Amino acid sequence: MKAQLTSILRLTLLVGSFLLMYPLNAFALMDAMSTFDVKGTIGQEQLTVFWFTVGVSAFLLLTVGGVFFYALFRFRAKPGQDFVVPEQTHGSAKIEIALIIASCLLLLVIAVPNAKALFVMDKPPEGKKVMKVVAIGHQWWWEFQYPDLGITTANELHIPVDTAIDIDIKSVDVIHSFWVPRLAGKMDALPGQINRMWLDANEPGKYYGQCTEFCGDSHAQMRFLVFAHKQAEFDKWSRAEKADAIKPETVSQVNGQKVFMQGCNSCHAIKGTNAMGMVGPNLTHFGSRTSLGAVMYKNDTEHLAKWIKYPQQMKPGNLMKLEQANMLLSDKDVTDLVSYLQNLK
Ligand code: HEC
Ligand SMILES: [Cu+2]
Repeated sequence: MKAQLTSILRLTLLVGSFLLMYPLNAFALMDAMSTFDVKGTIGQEQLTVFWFTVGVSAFLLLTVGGVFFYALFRFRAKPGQDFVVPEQTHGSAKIEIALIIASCLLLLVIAVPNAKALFVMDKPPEGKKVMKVVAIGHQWWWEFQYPDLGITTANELHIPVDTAIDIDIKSVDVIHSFWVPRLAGKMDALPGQINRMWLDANEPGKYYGQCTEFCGDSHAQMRFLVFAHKQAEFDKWSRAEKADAIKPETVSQVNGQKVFMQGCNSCHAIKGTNAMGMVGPNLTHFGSRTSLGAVMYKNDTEHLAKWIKYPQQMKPGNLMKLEQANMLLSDKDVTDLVSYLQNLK
């Protein structure tokens, strides 16, 4: 009796959790990284292909299932009826050929929107404005270059809306993958090869991106943000971003810059100074970034100070290894560095 109860309980739990999965998934659909809530031409195209394929599959499931259940009920033994063995046959060339043709037709039907999507993904439509960006995967952050604008930044990609962003995707170390779920599909970043894709955003907003190819310790913390702006706002951003870094203003900032040039500069570049390191993110306008450590933390005083003092605790395994630059920072140095970097708007 008790054993029966436990197995009924188990079954209820199992069925219940399956039923719960549906509403939980529906919530997940509203998530910031949902491919069901798309705001880009390619994302939309891919979602259309998805729903279309789901529709064809559902049609198949209902037809085959329908015939099956119809036969099950229609030809069952009625109460009181004697058990008779039905006439036994084997195979039917006609039915089999018909089924093969029907399957081929269904596959053809699915192939049409797929082929169309391939053309959409291949290149932006004629007449659409195009902007070139180079996205470079580094263990565990993203570098973004705008070759026509002379801008290099990291982890936060700014784009104008309704413009095709023509992206060259590269890697300096291992294989990464570039993905902004609400705008477009994925593209691998391979060392020694340039992969191309384009995407656009139809609405201003903040879109989350993520590396989706396992690339080591901090792979899960290799996020990025895409900010889509109206053209005028984008122009304002790009003008500011193109300029050299702001000169330090206060005593603390002046000391911060001095400390920076004693080691941080071997890995980081700041335009308009002697810092030209290529190992870490370009920090020319770091003060205007909203995030820190590839979108792991908010870019505020508390997190920035902790990041500079204990980069390895903040993001285990990351390649900001202060020992390599022989840097021993006092608390005052950290405060001054924070003040210097925050001023780099
Ligand atoms: C050995 C090379 C190296 C040195 C030295 C170094 N960094 Fe870094 N730094 C990196 C790397 C690599 C990252 C990216 C880490 C990640 O997100 O995985 C980084 C990230 C950062 C970030 C976050 C940038 C962003 O956009 O997320 C800041 C700020 C920063 N470093 C400041 C400093 C300061 C200040 C110093 C000097 C005290 C310094 N770094 C020294 C390599 C270095
Ligand atoms: Cu990765």
